[in-house]
Order: sequence, then structure tokens, then C-alpha cells
Amino acid sequence: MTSERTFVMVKPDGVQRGLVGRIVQRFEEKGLKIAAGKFMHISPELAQKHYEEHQEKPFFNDLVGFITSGPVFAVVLEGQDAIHISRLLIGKTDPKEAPAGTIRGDYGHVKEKNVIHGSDSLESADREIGLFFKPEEVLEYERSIDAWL
Ligand code: IDP
Repeated sequence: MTSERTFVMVKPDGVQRGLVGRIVQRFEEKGLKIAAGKFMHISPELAQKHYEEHQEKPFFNDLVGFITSGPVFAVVLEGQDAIHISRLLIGKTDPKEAPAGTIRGDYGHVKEKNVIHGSDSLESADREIGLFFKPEEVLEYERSIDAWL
């Protein structure tokens, strides 16, 4: 059984709406382990790097403007299939298509403000964790509950 790490981030709308605790709680309740967390403002440079795959899209400038518009809560989660599981909990990009019970389905309204980001592959998880966290900020520790998950 191999554990993997993923990167999730409560976006500025989620922070402004007071959803940080409830969102992080969903991942904890699912059994994923918090390996790092940081409350921060994203610089335009970091935003452009984070969303570089979308730089040719018509919504790119708005996306960068939005993600830098207020603080975000960035988190590294760890666990078996952490990337797939966290994407399931997050739900589809467009909250109108995300089922109730998912974070975007429960809290989101439009895809421009869909509350949360989550890495979609091992490659993007590694890249995004490296963009947002120094290696020493990602903690390794044991939890006794891991034997039951
Ligand atoms: P994801 O966040 O579900 O992985 P991506 O396709 O990687 O979705 O898009 C990154 C973010 O860009 C989305 O979370 C959403 O906020 C925004 N976005 C995606 N598609 C559109 C669009 O067509 N119009 C406006 N914003 C979009």
C-alpha cells in the first residue's frame, strides 16, 4: 500500500466565506493526514506558475486576479490514493455539475469561484507542493489511527 501526497487550497472565496475549517474537516474525516498547512497571499508570479497550463485560456487573467485577490489556505494531504480521493471529495470544476455531498457541490455556485483547488495527478501534486512549500514545511509523522484506515 503506497501513500501519496496531494495539494489542496481553499481559494479566496472559501476563506472569505468562513469555510476553511469545514473544508479541512472533510479531508480529516475521510482519513487523509495533514502534512503541511499555510495561510498566505499568492503573488501574481506564483499564481501564473500554478496555473501555467491555462495561460492560453481566455479566463487566465481573471483566474490569476481572483486567486491573488485575498488569502488562501494551502494544505498538503497524505494518504493512500490521496489525489483521487481528494478530487472525489472536491467534485467537478463547475459546481453546477458537482453532486451534493462534494465540497464544490455543497458550497460552490460558479466555476470562477469554486471554493477549492485540488491537484489532479501525481505530477501536478509534486509540482504544486514544490511551488507552495519548502521541503522542511512538509512534515513526516506517524498517527496511530493509520492502522485502521
Ligand atoms: P480544476 O480546478 O477542477 O482542476 P481546471 O480545469 O484545472 O479545473 O481549471 C482551474 C480553475 O480555473 C478552475 O478551478 C476554475 O476556477 C477555473 N476555470 C476552469 N474553467 C473555466 C472557465 O471555462 N471559465 C472560467 N474559469 C474557469
